[in-house]
Amino acid sequence: MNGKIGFEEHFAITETLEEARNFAGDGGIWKDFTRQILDLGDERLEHMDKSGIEVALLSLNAPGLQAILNANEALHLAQKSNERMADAVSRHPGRYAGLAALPMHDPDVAAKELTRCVKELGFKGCLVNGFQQVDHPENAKYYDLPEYHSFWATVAELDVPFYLHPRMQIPTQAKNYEGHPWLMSAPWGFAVETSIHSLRLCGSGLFDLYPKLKICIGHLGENIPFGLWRIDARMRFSPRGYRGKRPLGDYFRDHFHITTSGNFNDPAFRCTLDTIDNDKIYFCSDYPFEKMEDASTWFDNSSVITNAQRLKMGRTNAIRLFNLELK
Ligand code: GRE
Ligand code: ZN
Repeated sequence: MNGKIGFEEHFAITETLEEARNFAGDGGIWKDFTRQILDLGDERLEHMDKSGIEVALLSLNAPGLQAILNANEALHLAQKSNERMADAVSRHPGRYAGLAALPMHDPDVAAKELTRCVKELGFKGCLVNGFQQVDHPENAKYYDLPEYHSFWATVAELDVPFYLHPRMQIPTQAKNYEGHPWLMSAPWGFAVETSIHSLRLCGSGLFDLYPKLKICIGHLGENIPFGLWRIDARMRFSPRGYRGKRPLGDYFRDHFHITTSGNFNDPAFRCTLDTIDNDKIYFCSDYPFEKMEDASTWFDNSSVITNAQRLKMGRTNAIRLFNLELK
């Protein structure tokens, strides 16, 4: 299918590149990976052309700014990467758009940078890589905390989506992964980390306060669609500390938008499609951690997806979500 739109499409600046090394894959691919993730020009556009992706909404790689302990340094790098994205968008209008990288140490600084990116640079939303480490490696801030309400108020007012992207657990706080480093990242731990953060948002009452919020998550929902029925079923018996007014599944189905990034698989897709309205499911690739061609070959050919759904999930849902000026 031509004309697809993808919005978990990563790039790096040299300062955030090294963090990707452990995830990029072993063997001789680091050199190619480095070239691909830093590039916002011909090579990326060629892959987009080959796989029928018309527009990529760019975002900074994980963990990016969320692993930078110092608030000023993170703000400086946010500005640098957001300017880099804005420059790529202006050089290739109609092919790229921007999702802001945000330093989340201080909710008001984050809100201000998001506002600048949306109002001055024309960005369409933001992508944040999980919890923010602040000042000390052990200090993780999750965005359901009350101190982030002012940030969410700004996101709601700007009416742009917030993409909650995976990152890894803090190793010293992840004893249960000890001796199994493979388990901590993309194969499993990313989804554990991101699903817990997502469920915290649902269970905190955040969506009662800000009913317009739209949260995107990738990888076909970070395993939540598979577990959603059981969450509500069990919460009838032990809703301790749950602060939502409605069942958790209601918030998830109303506020979460799910992408196919890095999970090109019919059975998992079927489960997501059975759980979430097809207006809220979207094609994404997760380049360069995945190949755009693999994402597209699956999406374009899967017999689980009807052609009408393909057009929605590949294109028109994203046009609506990000208010893109495309037909
Ligand atoms: C991602 O961006 O989703 C990602 C990483 C690292 C490894 C795998 C992966 O940041 O999908
Ligand atoms: Zn990703």
